[in-house]
Amino acid sequence: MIKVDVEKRIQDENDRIAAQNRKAFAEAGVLVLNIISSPGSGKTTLLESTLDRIGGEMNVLVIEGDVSTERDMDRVRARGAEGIQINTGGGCHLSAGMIAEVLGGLDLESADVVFIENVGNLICPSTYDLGEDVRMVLLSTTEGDDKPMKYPAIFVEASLAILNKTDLLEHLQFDIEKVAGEIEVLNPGCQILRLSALRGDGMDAWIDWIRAKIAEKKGNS
Ligand SMILES: Nc1nc2c(ncn2[C@@H]2O[C@H](COP(=O)(O)OP(=O)(O)OP(=O)(O)O)[C@@H](O)[C@H]2O)c(=O)[nH]1
Ligand SMILES: [Mg+2]
Repeated sequence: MIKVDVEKRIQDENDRIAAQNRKAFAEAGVLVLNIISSPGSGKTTLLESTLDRIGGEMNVLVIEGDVSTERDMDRVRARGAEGIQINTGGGCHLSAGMIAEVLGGLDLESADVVFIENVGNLICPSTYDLGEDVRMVLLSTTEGDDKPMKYPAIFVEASLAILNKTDLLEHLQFDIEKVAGEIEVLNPGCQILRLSALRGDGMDAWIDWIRAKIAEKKGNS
């Protein structure tokens, strides 16, 4: 009973700060994506590949969440992105408070889109609103096609699911139609994109999706 009360208070406080973040993002007219997946699904690779395609066209900021190291931030900086690394020091997810702390160091006004790469984990980040516009989940073909039903929360919460590493499909027992069908059962209407961040297949549809979302956000602000 006491544990439940504490968890609820933590969630309520997180939601309060997330609402402030959302207001700051709306005032700046910037689109914010919260990218969630297991370790190694390809979040940073997707960002690298995205930056290679839109770097000159849009102003991109990246907030990198990791338990330790600046490795992912170094990777996206090498592709021209500016941003900030957050190290959680053991924590398995980013929180709205962590995002609020770094917002002062980011030039939101001149950005078109902020990508937040969450800590690699399919469970913990799913219930922590950061103030983002879009919560998105990546699942890669190497993780097994049983995952949406085994870890349903993030697939229910996300409004975009990316099925990554399609270049490996021919080598794996991964029924991508089954996965897409199960996501649809968990979250009817969830948009699903299939791509290979490494090889580039399907990247055009993802970039078009970003362009459309930015236009939508700017239209609303
Ligand atoms: N074959 C293939 N490999 C990929 C693809 N995308 C990523 N990888 C590889 O998967 C590994 C992990 O990729 P990352 O982008 O570091 O994964 P991540 O989700 O950022 O990992 P964490 O930040 O640790 O959670 C790397 O060796 C990538 O080269 C893909 O589309 N196809
Ligand atoms: Mg990464």
